[in-house]
Amino acid sequence: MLRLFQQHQIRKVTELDGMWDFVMDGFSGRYRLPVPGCFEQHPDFLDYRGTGSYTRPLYLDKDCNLRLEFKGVSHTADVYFDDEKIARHYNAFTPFSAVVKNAKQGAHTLRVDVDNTFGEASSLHVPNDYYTYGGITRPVAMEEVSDVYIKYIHFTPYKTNNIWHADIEARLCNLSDTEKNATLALELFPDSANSRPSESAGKAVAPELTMQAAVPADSEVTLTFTQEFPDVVPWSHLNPALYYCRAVLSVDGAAVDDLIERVGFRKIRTSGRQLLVNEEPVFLMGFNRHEDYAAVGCAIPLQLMVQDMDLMEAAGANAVRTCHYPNDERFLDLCDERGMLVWEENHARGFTLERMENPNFDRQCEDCIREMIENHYNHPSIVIWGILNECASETEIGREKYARQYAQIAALDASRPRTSATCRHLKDICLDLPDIVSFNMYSGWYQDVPIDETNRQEIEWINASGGADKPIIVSELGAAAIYGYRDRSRCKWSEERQSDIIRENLKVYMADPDITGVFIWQFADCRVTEEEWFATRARCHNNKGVVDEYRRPKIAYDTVSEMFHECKR
Ligand code: ADA
Repeated sequence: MLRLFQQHQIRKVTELDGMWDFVMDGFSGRYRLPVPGCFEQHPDFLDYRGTGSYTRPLYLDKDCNLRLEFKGVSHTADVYFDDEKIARHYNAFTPFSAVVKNAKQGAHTLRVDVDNTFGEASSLHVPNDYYTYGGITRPVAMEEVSDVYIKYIHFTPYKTNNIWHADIEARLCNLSDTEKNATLALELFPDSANSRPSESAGKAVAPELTMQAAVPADSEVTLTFTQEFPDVVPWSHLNPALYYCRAVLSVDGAAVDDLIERVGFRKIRTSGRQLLVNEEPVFLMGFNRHEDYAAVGCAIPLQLMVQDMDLMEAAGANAVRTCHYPNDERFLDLCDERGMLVWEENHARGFTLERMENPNFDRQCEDCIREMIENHYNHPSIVIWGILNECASETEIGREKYARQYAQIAALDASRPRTSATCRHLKDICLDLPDIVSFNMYSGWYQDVPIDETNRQEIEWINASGGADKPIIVSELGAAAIYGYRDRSRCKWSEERQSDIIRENLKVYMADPDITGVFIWQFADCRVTEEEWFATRARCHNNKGVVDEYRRPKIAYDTVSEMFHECKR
C-alpha cells in the first residue's frame, strides 16, 4: 500500500511489496528479504553498513510505458531494468520514479542496488543521533502509463469573499515523439469517511472542470484551473474534512489516464505571535517522531504507524514534527485523516559549517526540498515546512544556505509558513529569515539552569534578532530515561526525573503567551549510530522517548498526557 486511498482507477498499478531476492556485497549467501524492509532486520546484517542488491521478476502482459514509483530507498539507490540503469537516487526519505518507454510484453528483471555507507558522497546521511538503515524501506509499485500521463496535481485552497476557492495545477507529461491534444477533466468529491455527513456526500461538490491543451512531443506542460467551492466543509485539526480531487486525462476523446488526490480546505498563516488555521489561533502540543521502531527499523508498517498515532492522540497531542526528514506518505495520510498538524522538514540534523560545506550538500538539500514539496504538497495536515535542524545558523556561510533553502520553499509553495529549529542560542544570525522562529532547549537536562529565566533570555534574544513579531515554537524540550529504570532519588536517567523535567518545562512554555507551540523530544526512543554517539547514548539509542522503541510508555508519557489534556490554550 503506497497511500491510504486509491489513487488510480484507469492507470494500471501493481504494487511490488513482498519477498525479493537479495545479495549483500561481501557475503556469499543468497537471501530473500521483505520489501518494504530494512536489511538490518536479518540477523546477518544487524549493524551492517554496505551495499547490496534486491532483485525480482516483473511480467508485462503487453507492450507499455512502464513507470516505477519508489517511496523510499535507504539511502542511495541504483535501479536497473533488464540490466539497463534507469535511475539513481540519493536520500532515504523522498520518493522517486523512473519510466521505461515502450517496455516489451513478457518477463523482465528489476534490480535495485542499495547503499547505506557513509562518506563524502553522502552529505545528509552521516553518523548521527538517529540510524541510517539500509534497504528498500518504503513501498514500491509499477504502473502502465499512457504516452501522455498526469505527473502530479497540486491543490491550493484559499478563501475570497468568504467563499472557498482553489488553484489547481496539473502537470502533464508526453512521452511520445508526437504532439498530443489532451483534455483534462477535474471533479471534487467528499471523502465521506472523513467529512461531516453532508448532503453532498458521494456527489461532486462543484461542476466538472475541463481544459484542453496541446502537449508537445517529449515534454511537460502545466495546466492551471481556478474554481470556487461554495459548499465545502473546511479542514482543521478539530474537523479534518477531506475531499477527493479526481483528474481524468483524455486524448482524442478516449480516457487514457487518471490521478486521484486527497485534499482539504484550510488556510494557514501567521499573525504576530499566532499561528492561524482558518483564522483561528492554534497552540501546538506535539511530539518529535523519528521513523524508527525496534523490530522493523525505519520500515514502519501501517499498523505500527496507527499505533503511534493512537498513542500521540491519546496523550492529547495535536501536532507532530517529522524530525529530521520527510516522512512516509501513509503517515501523512493518517495525519490528514486524524487532524494531526504536521511540521515536515527536509533531511538535516546538526551539521557544523564543515559538514554544510560538503560539495554535495547544497544539491542534496535542494533535491530533498523539491521532492518533499512536489510529493507532499496536497496534505492539508502539513502546516509548516522546516529546514536544517540545528545547523550552522551562527555563520555567514550558513546563513547563505538557510536563505537559499527558505527561498526555494517559498518558490515551490507560498501557502505555508517556514521555520528551522535552532540551538545556536544567543548567536543565531538567521532569525530574520523564517516566518516562525523555533528553538530547541534542554533546560534541566543538558543544562541545570532556571527554565523560566533561560526562556526569557532566549525570547529577548529572538525579539532583538528578527523574530519580534513572529510566532515562537519550542521545537524540542525533554530529557532521557531508560525504560523501566525507577529510582526514588529521581536521579537523571530515571523515569521519575524525565517526568519531572518535562513537567517543569511544559509549565513554563505552556503558560508563556509569547510561545505558540511545544514539541516534546521525543515520542519514542530511537536507534543511533555507534560512531560518534555511543558514549552519550546508552544502548546506542536516543533514550528521550516518552515511550521506548517498543512503544512501552514511561512515566513521562502520562505526565505529558496530563499536561496536554489540561492545557486551555
Ligand atoms: C538535538 C537534536 C535532536 C536530538 C536532541 C538530543 O536537539 O535536534 O535530534 O539529538 O538534540 O537528544 O540531544
